[in-house]
Amino acid sequence: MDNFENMQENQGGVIEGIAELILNNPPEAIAQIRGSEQYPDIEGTVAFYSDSEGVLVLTAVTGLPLPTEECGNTVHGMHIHEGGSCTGNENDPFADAGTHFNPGECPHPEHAGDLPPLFANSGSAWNAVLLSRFSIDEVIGKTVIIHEKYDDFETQPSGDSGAKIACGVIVGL
Ligand SMILES: [Cu+2]
Ligand SMILES: [Zn+2]
Repeated sequence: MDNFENMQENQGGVIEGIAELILNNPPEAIAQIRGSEQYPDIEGTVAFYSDSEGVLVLTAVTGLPLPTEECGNTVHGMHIHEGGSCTGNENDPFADAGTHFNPGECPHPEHAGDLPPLFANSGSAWNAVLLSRFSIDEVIGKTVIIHEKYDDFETQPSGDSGAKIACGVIVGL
């Protein structure tokens, strides 16, 4: 019981530390997310903070597509892609974002750029994750991509998460 109480106190300290990091420090890089022509309502921000254990990635996005049927998809794969531009072509509006950032040549979902998916609530989503897979300097100039579908964390090379529906270039601050 004592151990459990100690654990609870320590975990409380970790959460307070994260809250302090976000409140007292500006992010070191951000990506302004914009939807493709087909998804003009999507907008949001991905902010990157340095923590002693890695990079804290905070994401807030609105305007995600609503499910078209009961139990329809509200989960959207999200990754850092290796390309540096949110441009593309008729078939893929963000083709120039390229594929998942993967300097270690690992399989998906062990790419450095793999991120947790967004779970949308009436089109709005928020999440935070701590990752030691990359430094902020490494991902500046690369892109964050949000996908139409969920990421299955298995299919190669990129989790079968469907079309790229929103994109933002990561800019250092
Ligand atoms: Cu992706
Ligand atoms: Zn991947």
